[in-house]
Amino acid sequence: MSLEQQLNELTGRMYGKTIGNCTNVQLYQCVLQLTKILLSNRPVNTGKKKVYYISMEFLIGKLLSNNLINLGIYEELEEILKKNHKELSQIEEAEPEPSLGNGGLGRLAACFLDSMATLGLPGDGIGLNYHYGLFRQVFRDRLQRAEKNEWMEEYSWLTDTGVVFEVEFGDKKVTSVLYDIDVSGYGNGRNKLHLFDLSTVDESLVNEGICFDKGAIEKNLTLFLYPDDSDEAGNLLRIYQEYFMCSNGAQLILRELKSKGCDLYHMDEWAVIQINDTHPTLVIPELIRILTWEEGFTMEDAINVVSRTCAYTNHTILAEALEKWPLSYLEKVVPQLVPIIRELDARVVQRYEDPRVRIIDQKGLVHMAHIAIHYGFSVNGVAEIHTEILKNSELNSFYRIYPEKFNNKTNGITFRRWLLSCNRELAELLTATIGDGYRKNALELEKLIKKADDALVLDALEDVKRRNKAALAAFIQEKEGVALDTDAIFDIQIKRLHEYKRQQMNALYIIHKYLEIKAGKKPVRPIAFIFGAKAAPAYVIAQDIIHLLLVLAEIVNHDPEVSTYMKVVMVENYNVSYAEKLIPACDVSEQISLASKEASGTGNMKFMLNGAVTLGTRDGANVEIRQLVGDENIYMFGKDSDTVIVHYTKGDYVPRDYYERSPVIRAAVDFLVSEKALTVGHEENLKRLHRELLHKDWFMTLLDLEEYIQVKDKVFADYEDRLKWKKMMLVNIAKAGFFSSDRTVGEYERDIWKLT
Ligand code: 26Q
Repeated sequence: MSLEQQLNELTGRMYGKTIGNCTNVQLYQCVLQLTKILLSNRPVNTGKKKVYYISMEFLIGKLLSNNLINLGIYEELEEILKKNHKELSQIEEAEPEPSLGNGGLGRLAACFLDSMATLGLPGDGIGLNYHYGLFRQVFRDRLQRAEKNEWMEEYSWLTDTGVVFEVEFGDKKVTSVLYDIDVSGYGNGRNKLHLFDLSTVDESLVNEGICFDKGAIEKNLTLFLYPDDSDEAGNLLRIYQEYFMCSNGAQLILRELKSKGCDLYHMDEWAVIQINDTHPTLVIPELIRILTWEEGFTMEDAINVVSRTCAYTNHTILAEALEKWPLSYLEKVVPQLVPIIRELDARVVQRYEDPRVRIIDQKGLVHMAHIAIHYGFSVNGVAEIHTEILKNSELNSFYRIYPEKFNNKTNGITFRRWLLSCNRELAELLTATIGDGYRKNALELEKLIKKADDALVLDALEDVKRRNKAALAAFIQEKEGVALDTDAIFDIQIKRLHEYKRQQMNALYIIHKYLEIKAGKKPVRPIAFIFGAKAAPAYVIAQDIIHLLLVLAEIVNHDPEVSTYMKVVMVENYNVSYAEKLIPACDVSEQISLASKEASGTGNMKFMLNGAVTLGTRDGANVEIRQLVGDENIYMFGKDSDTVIVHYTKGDYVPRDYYERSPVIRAAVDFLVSEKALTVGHEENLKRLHRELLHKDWFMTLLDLEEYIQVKDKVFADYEDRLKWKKMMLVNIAKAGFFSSDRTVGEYERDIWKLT
């Protein structure tokens, strides 16, 4: 049966209609069903050894477009629908976005699933099926409000497997249910994403926004994804969630291994468990518990085989973000693991004198990272500079003990989503220019370098960018009610809101520009400053920064003297789908974290691949972008990580010194509490932020502000040299191949997993 016949058959069966008579929502549901059937007919990646990527987050985003591309039927389906007067792009809009992650870490897990499937590696994801993903953000009174984010519908990518497991906590026992999502590879291959849930979750517990009645675990365990809130004190529910995932994961893995005939004493020859940050660390003591209690292993044997099976990826150097749980919490939630954790600690104490490598510290806090490092065989950072900092400072006491465990795996992104799907025009232009080999082998993008002086190619690149900007402008007009000039420079900062990422520094630049324009110094070309960011609801300063951005948008966009030269937009509810529209339309990619703080960043890679030029600090993967494109094709500024680390050790950074020394900084900072700002904004938020910047500024905004202003002015001036800029765009695209997650996953396979 042809694809069209199959679809017609489905629309007939599901709605008694022809393709042409269906609504877009109905068509979405039919195409979803069709895609699921086609997917299930694909061979599953198999082999003796399998990797289990265990993660509290899989930020998969919408799946339809990607699955169609991976199945190789996107164009054909688009044609079929066109023939019936339907638009595939509109049908895609009907899909809800599963926001089962906070940001980079969750999105990375999703990119890795795509690459594992594509490379033909047997590799499954293990995670949780949150009923509500990361909160939906709405702005009221120029403040962020969090609302529940529904995504599950009658027709979805989830398949109920019928598999159930028991999970025992200190105070009760629950029964889990397992849903699977098929993960397609590009061209071939298929793996599974296993998401565990409870059948007893009660969605009616939710009251206002994302508040819900605490209490019965069986009713709320998988109700919500926790917002990344590194600063908030430990919460019991989070530990319940972590153990629920780990216990289910351990049971699933052992069941699968046994069914394959694996002798569990050689488990490491059959399985590798990649632990995505410390969140799934309890899988280690849980496996040890099952092996000793139920499989008759000695403690020694259990510890040894589990340690040869588990590998840990670190995603942060923020000390406050490393998970430490009070022993008393663990006593309550997982008392059965406490003796095992004590035993793991005792062995460490016996072997090593250094108190910094203990699992249980003097305060009775259990350091999850320490479990993962001692009792796993690999520890990796996610960008070169990040891994070096782990080795030389943050985890130095561990590096001294286990130098052989430490390795780097610079992050990557899947080009299927972040080029082929989100920027089809650019993908087609690339194919027309260098052939389609880059679709399978990303490094072939380098062929583009030969075209650096080809005016036709350069102009075509510029045209694609202009059309993407026009499309984004239309979307922003509709969603946010702000009119953007397509000729403006699109300067974009999209990422979680955090002080270390320094959205506030970008805001101070905007204030500076605004004051210049008011003083009569007009930019030669309008600039659109675009932001997207969610802030953890309990993170006060982050909320204040959002408020500031919304206040600036109000002031700038409504000042007729200014608004023709600049606009400020803070898009509402930034998510993966929004990113897919913003990134292809970007000219200047803002990657301005305080050096040493951003482990890698992956947005930086997505922008580069789509022809944006980076304005960034020497942090995370920006360093490697610079190595690839060369100093002429990137704008770098700011103090380097060594200098920053010295400031922290000496405690000698005083923001007020910078404020007092520079009239430019002073004017920008004081604008926060100016009459103009206070008329539009709230005194409480703005004064608190002003105080914070002046007296604490933990992430050293003012340290780099002056240089940021200088370099950013140069970026905007250089944009006028169109030839130079177009060449920069081309070089960035050409050199982006290294950041394909196919390369990253290939390195995990080569150095850590060794599946084949
Ligand atoms: C921890 C405890 C309790 C509740 C939530 C959390 C929590 C949740 C999510 C802590 C951290 C996260 C997310 C971290 C994250 O996204 N890190 C980013 O990982 C990317 C992929 O490696 C890197 O590119 C980014 O640099 C890093 O910030």
